[in-house]
Amino acid sequence: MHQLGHHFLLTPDTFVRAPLPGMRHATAIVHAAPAIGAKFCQYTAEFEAGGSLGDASGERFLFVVEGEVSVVAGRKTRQLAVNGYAFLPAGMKHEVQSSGVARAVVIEKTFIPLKGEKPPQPVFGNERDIAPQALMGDRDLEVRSMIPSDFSYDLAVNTMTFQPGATLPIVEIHVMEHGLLMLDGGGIYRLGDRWYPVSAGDFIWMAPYCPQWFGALGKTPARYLIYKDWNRHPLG
Ligand code: UGY
Ligand code: MN
Repeated sequence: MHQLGHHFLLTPDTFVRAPLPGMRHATAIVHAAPAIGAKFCQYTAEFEAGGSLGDASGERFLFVVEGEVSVVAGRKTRQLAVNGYAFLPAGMKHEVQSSGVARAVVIEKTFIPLKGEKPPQPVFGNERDIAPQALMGDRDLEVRSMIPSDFSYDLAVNTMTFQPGATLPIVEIHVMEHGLLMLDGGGIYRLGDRWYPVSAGDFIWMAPYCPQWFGALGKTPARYLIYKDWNRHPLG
């Protein structure tokens, strides 16, 4: 039975590491998975020098938080630095490797095709190069979208950067679920009827319809990476 306001917060002192199938010289901290009711899987991959990931389960999004990671697809190799990202559509053969110590967020899910839409294309970039959008006109709250905004894609992955004191304009309640990793700074997250202090390194999962609000505290901006399911009819 679904519970309104279902969510959890995982702080780094609780993280448990275990390699996923196919990983070499790398390990995973699985933050969200179907075991908790999520329809996607999000993990942090920690690479030693010469580390690599196994095959993706479905489509895969990567975001580098430390070091450098390379993505080899076809005859091309792309080097991703910190804040670099890649979207690899379901079924696209690729290798993810690291020559030194590195850390990357990995989001994987089963792709939901949409009749009449072309299959999604791979995407590579760096979050720092994206022109920010002010959320509902608030220039202290910048959104950077890493996935193109057309209906071929069934997910959105954004960063949200809050200047100190900036807040979400409303307590959001929506059908989409979220996986959220705090990248910089901190603040207070309201989830359901609970309020949590959060800071860089924390992970939050929000089930569909979890009431959510964030206010940034401290003297430096707060920034988080946020996934949501997107562009599909709720009935599938
Ligand atoms: O995209 C979102 O739904 C986003 N504004 N939610 C959030 O920051 N908790
Ligand atoms: Mn939201």
